[in-house]
Amino acid sequence: MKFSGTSKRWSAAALTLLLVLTVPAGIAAAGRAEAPDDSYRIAVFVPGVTAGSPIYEMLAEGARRAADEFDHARANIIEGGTNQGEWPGKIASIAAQGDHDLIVTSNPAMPEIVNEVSQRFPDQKFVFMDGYLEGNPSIYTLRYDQYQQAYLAGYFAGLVTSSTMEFAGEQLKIGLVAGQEYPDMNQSILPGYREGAQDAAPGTEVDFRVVGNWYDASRGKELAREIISGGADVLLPISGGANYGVLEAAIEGDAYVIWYDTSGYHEAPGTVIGSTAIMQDTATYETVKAAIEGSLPFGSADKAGLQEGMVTFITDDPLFEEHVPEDIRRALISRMEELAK
Ligand code: RBF
Repeated sequence: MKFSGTSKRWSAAALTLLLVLTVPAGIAAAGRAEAPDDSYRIAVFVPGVTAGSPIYEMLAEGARRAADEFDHARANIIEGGTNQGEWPGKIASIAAQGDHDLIVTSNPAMPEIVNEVSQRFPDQKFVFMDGYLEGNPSIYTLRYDQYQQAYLAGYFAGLVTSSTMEFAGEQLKIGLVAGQEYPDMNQSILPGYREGAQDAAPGTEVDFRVVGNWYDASRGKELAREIISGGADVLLPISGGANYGVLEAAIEGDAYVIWYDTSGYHEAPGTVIGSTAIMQDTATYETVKAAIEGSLPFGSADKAGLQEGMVTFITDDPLFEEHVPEDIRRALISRMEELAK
């Protein structure tokens, strides 16, 4: 088609108007990202809600801290919400907008969810904490040794259930309340917890229950009550915000709780008597910092545990010393030292 000078001008104006009015925000924004700009923008996609989930609180904190160290870096925290079916679309729209140099997220399901999105946006870089995927040149992953972490919790639970501590009952029975079932839970966390308990107190049984989401505290409480009335005396909640329901049931039912991922001693002194921890804040900080500096090995997948100082059981809290008998503390510490070798 041939345009006269006038119609050409018109068509250019009309086209601009049409673009402004009809082109999805994503495509328009992709153009913006190509403009010269030396800033480094990070989207932290929290797959769920941050509050009540220490693993996500640490993710956001670590990424923010890394961005704060560079004048040209910014971290933007975006909550994905509790509807997991919406996560791929939400991630895809962040990638489509092209506004972020890096998308950082965390949980073992995310690499698979995002791998397909990544094929559509090959220039978009991703970091997955607490996840594993090797060989995609746009993706770096770091997972924690969840077996070790759960083993430590189980070993401690075994020592307590077989002890003469005030709330330790007759049976060798402990509980685990999970938010949902997923491969890391079924293949690493539950077996680690069970095997740790077996090593400390052979014959210990694990009552395993699933909330079905990561926020329903009243369901968490209901399940914990059932576990306690079945004879368990130590509970390990790994269920995000639902952990607080488990804690309430334990306080009311005279049972003990082990906190996971971060220190929980202050949540309920005397009820929370143990805490495992992962250094997700430090790990996220270091990973994001390396990404900003351009030294992160995208395409590779790392794993970190006790030996790397990324997984531990917190034994230096005064509340741990106050509420746990010395022989149990010593037995746990010496097992942890053996595993860290
Ligand atoms: N852990 C949480 O603490 N809060 C969550 O909202 C949460 N959501 C998850 C969603 C999916 C799909 C999966 C697979 C795991 C989730 N986790 C969550 C578990 C988390 O990744 C980790 O395994 C545990 O926090 C133990 O370290």
